[in-house]
Amino acid sequence: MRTQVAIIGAGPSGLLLGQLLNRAGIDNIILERKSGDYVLSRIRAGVLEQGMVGMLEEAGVAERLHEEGLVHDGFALAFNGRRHRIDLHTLTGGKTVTVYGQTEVTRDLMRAREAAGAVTIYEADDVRVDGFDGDHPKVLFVQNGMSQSLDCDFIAGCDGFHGISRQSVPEGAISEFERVYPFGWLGVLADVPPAAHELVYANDARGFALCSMRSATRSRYYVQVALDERVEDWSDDRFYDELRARLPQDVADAVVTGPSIEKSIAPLRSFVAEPMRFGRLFLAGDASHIVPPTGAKGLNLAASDIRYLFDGLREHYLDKSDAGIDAYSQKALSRIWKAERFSWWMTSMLHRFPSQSPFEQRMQLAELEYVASSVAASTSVAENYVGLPY
Ligand code: RFL
Ligand code: PHB
Repeated sequence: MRTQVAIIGAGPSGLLLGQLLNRAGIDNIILERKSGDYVLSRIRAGVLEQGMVGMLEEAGVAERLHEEGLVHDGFALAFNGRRHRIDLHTLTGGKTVTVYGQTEVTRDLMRAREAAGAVTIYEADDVRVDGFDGDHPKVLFVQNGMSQSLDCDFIAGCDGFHGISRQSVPEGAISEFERVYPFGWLGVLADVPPAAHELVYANDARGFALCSMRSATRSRYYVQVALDERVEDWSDDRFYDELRARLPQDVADAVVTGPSIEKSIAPLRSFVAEPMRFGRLFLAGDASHIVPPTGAKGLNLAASDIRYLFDGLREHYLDKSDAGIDAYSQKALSRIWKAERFSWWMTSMLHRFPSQSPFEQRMQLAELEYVASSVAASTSVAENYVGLPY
């Protein structure tokens, strides 16, 4: 088998890269460890930056997003029993975010890929990358019990945090930076109308809480929990009681309860691996970095990596210039570190840390008061939340 770009992973990064390459006439094959249904069953992010929406338009997969996505002009920070609105639209000169689930983005990309007749090999086992430090890279894998080899010009490692691409890089060639937070998020998805029209991020003495949504009839709620908590110990009633206890009274009163259709705990981590290019292997998305979800940046960073990587590959094939792929790692990392900073800062400002002293709690509240009362500080939050320019 041969292709121009071998893509490992059919998450949002791999599928978006594949779709953009297809439209530019660049041949690619995606190898995915899981089944398509499994990939679609993972409930993850929900907030898209305007830049990501633009890329989905460019990829020709934004029709349903524009019909069903909810455009949000602002969100709220809640503390001391009050809500303070960050007016994204006014503070950023007209920018917004769109609430549309990662699952739906993935579904739209999978459908477009199928319609284009592009090849995705699902349930590919034992995927390995080889020869990326030379001119003839290849990807080895097992399909239906048979060993296969895929020759290519480039390999895009879009296989997430636990993927094999990053792990295949020789140890001395990569640097890793990490912070693991001493808590996780317990999330619930339920077919009930959201408690508020816009997202509410709450700092409370009992811990952080977030009210989000997927549509006018589907809510997504989170509460901060200790890392040793088990999902089985959280009945829906216990979850809703804890959520309401952490929200300002008017928001708590508006929470409509209903059976959860998904409930899971995700740990929080900040992580960056540098660089993102190793010869003919590129890393993109969660394969090279993780942010805690507090800034809603994980999925959006995957899209910005693909912006730079796709532009570089298109220049290589269509303009016969390697300037773009040579600059990929440095360009992507410059934006990644800023999103890492914002996500770390939002996490630090909004969560209750087990080791937090009364002084540190006062600092959190002072920071929130400052953001709420200063146009300069609110503008900084808003410009990061809608997404820094590519
Ligand atoms: P993905 O989505 O993890 O996709 C990687 C794909 O690669 C496949 N894979 C392999 N395929 C072949 N061979 C191998 N050896 C492979 N190993 C792995 C996997 O099966 C998978 O299909 O990475 P991608 O495309 O870079 O997309 C990144 C986003 O998914 C991610 O940044 C966000 O979802 C992060 N994230 C969240 N971000 C937010 O902005 N808001 C959230 O609320 C939010 N919640 C989450 C999240 C990530 C989570 N993870 C990864 C544990 C909740 C969770 C649980
Ligand atoms: C979500 O809807 O899942 C969501 C929204 C905003 C975040 C994190 C998660 O910051």
